[in-house]
Amino acid sequence: MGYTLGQKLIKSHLVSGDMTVGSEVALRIDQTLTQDATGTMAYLEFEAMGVPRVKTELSVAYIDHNTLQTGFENADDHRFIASCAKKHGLRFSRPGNGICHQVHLERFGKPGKTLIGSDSHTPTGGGIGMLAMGAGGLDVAVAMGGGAYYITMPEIVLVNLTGKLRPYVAAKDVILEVLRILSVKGGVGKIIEYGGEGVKTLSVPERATITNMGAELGATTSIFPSDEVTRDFLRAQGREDDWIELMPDADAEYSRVVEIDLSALEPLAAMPHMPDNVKKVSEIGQIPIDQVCIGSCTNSSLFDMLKVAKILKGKTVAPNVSLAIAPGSMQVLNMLARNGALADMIAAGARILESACGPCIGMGQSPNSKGISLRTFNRNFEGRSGTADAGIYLVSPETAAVSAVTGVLTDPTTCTTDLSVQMPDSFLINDNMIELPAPVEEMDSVEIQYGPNIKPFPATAPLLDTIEAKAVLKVGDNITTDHIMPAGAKILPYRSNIPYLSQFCFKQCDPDFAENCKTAGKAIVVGGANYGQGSSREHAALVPLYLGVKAVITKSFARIHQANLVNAGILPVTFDDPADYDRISQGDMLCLPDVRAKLIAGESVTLVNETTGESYPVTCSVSDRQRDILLAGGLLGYTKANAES
Ligand code: MIC
Ligand code: SF4
Repeated sequence: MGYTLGQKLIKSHLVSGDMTVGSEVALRIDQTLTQDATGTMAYLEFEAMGVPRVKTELSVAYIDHNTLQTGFENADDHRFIASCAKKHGLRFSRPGNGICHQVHLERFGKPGKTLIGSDSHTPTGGGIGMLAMGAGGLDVAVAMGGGAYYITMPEIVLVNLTGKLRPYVAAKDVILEVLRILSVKGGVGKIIEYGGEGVKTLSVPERATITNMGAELGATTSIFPSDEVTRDFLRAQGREDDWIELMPDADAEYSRVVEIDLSALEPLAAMPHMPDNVKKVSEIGQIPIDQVCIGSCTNSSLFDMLKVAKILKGKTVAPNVSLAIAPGSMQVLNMLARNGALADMIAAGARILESACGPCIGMGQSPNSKGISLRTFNRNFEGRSGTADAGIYLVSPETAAVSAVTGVLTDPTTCTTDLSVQMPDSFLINDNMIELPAPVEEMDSVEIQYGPNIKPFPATAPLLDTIEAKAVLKVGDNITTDHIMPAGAKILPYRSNIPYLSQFCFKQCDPDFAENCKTAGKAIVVGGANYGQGSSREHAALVPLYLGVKAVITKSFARIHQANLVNAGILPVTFDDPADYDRISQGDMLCLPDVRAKLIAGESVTLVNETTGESYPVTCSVSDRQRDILLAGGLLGYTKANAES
């Protein structure tokens, strides 16, 4: 039997493990990326590991999330990361240079390579045939130090594309359709591969929109073949030498095939508050809107921006609407400026933002109370925009721009303006905002610049013999890491200050969560299915660790969050019978008797509800390696212990 794209890349990077679906495989990592909101922690962890210089082929530290500098904290973090990059051998992408995923695709990504990033949208690199995955900061730190990255061998799903998109129907509509079909949990444990005749009709930026938002499926990653279209893109980036062809074997087998006829697609929107709450724009109807935001790592390429500029040219943004546009990188912004498209946007009344994540992570541009905002972003979780009662609709740049002008949600296929956009033969290449590391002989003289906002890593402890604690919180299905550890302009500056962050933990679900944990001393959280979906932020594990959470018991976990819990030394446990979830109430006293000994012996584990007297069979959903990490009290201690032995 032949191999699929993902299987080929796993095979060529396999360090250990066998490629049977469900078993753990260790992969050699060629490239890493970090962004600043997760990066401060990742570099503190890297420093703690004591490795002097990164051992990857390429590692890049980006500044793109915390660029709203309302106090000293973010600027201090930027300096800290810059000094780490210089000392430890990484490239440093300065603030203003763009969103990590957009810049990485433009300047560094290579077909056939593995990439992990401390950001869940790292799969953007799958648009040029990389095996690119989101990971917790600690996993990225380990990979920077030359360690392997561990994943559960995924199933492979093929999305077979036929036909060609009609004008005003976009790549965003393709991934929204995949989300509609598969749901936010449909990709868990899977790689989503794109194939079929329709692939060659999609440009690299379009492919990258699709792989980027595969994160919302919960997928391990998403990947496109590397073909002549990929080659043209890399040539235009002055990097044709980085191209290799990557195709699945003709006899590759897939666990499922999803058929999508591109020519039959219509403009879609993900309605509040989940990316899979997808309907046709025409079905939702012309609801009045208050805001439109165009940008984010999903839809901020030159390709997207040129279309938006064409739609806005000669028009004015509707009086009731605020339109914000953040081009994804300095390259995109500069090219828009030179060819006049930026002037068309400005003249229409767009509020041009710097090339950064911005409103996507609640860093400014929060909508008005009960505001309806159309965004070309990838997540519309409740409260993420910074306005608790706002309603966020995720749409294509075409739908967003057309609606910004009409003032109501509008099906863009009603427009007649010619939208055809030619990809340039060569992009404007200027890497002056990417700093190189100090040469090896000078690295010792580089001083790491710690700001006063950087607080120590929370204390970890080896797994307890018995975990006995109150179910301090019980939550439902699809809890996101934004629920667990919210972001936004007011909180993000404290990403390296876990004690301060802790007061916001689970705020949206239970305003008293942090206090209750402190009173209880030890805590257990009970969750539904797909617990911890969304971002890669390890803060959603480190903060609960700080607050004394010892175990999280759920119907199922999202991939990156499960790994982050283990890395933090918190036990992830799943109900054998999901119906037992209903038998536990918030406040019940729970116990996992002799859990340490049982894990070591490989024996089955029981959860005792001391309040009701019932017992439930549960599984500690970890691999043998993860078990050892938990026994050691987390990945940092485990890695150091292994390095010393
Ligand atoms: C996000 O989109 O939620 C983020 C902010 O990019 C996160 C990372 C973070 O929380 O810093 C992600 O997706 O991993
Ligand atoms: Fe930044 Fe938003 Fe992309 Fe996260 S999803 S990396 S916050 S643009």
